[in-house]
Amino acid sequence: MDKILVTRSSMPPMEEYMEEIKGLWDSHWLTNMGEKHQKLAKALEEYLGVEKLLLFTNGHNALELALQGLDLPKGREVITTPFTFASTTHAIVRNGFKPVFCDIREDNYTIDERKIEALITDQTVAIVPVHVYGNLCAVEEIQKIADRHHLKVIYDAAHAFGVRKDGKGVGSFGDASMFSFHATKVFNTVEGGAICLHDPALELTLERLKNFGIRNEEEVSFVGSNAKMNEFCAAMGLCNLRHVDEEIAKRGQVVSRYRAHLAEISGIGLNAEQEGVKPNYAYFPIRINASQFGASRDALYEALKEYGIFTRKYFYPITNSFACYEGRFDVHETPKALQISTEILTLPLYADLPLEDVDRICAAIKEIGQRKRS
Ligand code: T4K
Repeated sequence: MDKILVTRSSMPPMEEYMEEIKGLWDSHWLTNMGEKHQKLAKALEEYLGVEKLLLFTNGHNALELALQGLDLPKGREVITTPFTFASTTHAIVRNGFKPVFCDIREDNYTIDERKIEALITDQTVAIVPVHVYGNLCAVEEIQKIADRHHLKVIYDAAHAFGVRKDGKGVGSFGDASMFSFHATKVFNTVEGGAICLHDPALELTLERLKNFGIRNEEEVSFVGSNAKMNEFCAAMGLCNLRHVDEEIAKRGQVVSRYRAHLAEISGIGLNAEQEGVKPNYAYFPIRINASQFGASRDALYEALKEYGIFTRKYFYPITNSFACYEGRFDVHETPKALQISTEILTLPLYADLPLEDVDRICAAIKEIGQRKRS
């Protein structure tokens, strides 16, 4: 039985990549904002519909440096959600801020904007919402709150490559947005990431922060990091970008097939489609109501393995319950996130996932539910 994993990296034809990297053997210019780096940044600005985009080694470093670059007073509070990958919370903590966790919305698992204002204190400096699974946060409402309280907004848009709201690129909301171009993402540069922003001063700061804080050969103006995307990764990005529309369309077909099969199954909740939002079909989460379905999320996760189907519990456990934060946060402050994290399962999804495999996965889910109920 062939194993089906939760995702599989998109790759361009090998010859296309070889052609793209050939010139590197002539130039010997492998990193430090080379030609491919610059070409990719420009191409992505256009594709994503954003004003300015800077490339990084990965999404995490990009987010961490964006938070550093805003130069907010250390020790202050940053409102975010715990229903995310470790990166979001770690980026806040590693910058010396205190994460304050806001609960999430039941319908799309993003930050519940109606609960943000109650968490704002005189210590709050920023909001870091997550467009989780590519679902768009309530960007307009969040901006209004931020404006009222003079807060910065940095989106974790790791999952939201290519998502648009009423035609506007998702990366244009807030003060900055971070995209991840990790191998597992809709668009990948093997490892990679980006920050989209509007403020030229922040742009200059981030250009320096990702290169050790170096201003010129004789001057270092920031305690920076090394987060420059290299030319081989940028080349992968240039190739993958040529195919990404097709990839997203194929992902859309997989998602439609899943929806057609699963909508009917009692106890399986599907991620709501958002009006006015062009989706990227980054993930396919299902929410299990154990008493209706007949089995818990964990039981389904284990049982699917017997069929060779390897799903993932993105995002369980929630970040405010991580061992590394023991004693620092109270998970019961985000009861919805806590509950949803025990009920959510992300099913296999990638452009080349054969529709017959989707049929097989759905048949297995049905069978497991029936078996457990009887
Ligand atoms: N914010 C959010 C909300 C995020 O989700 C992430 C990353 C970040 C920030 C940080 O962005 P980056 O710094 O990573 O750019 C994976 C990814 O490593 C991570 O990028 C991603 N989120 C997270 C949700 O998923 P794991 O530990 O679950 O990945 P792993 O190695 O178990 O791979 C999952 C599946 O992907 C495998 O079963 C097969 C497939 N795969 C994996 C790799 C590594 C491939 O097909 N090719 C590959 O090269 O974290």
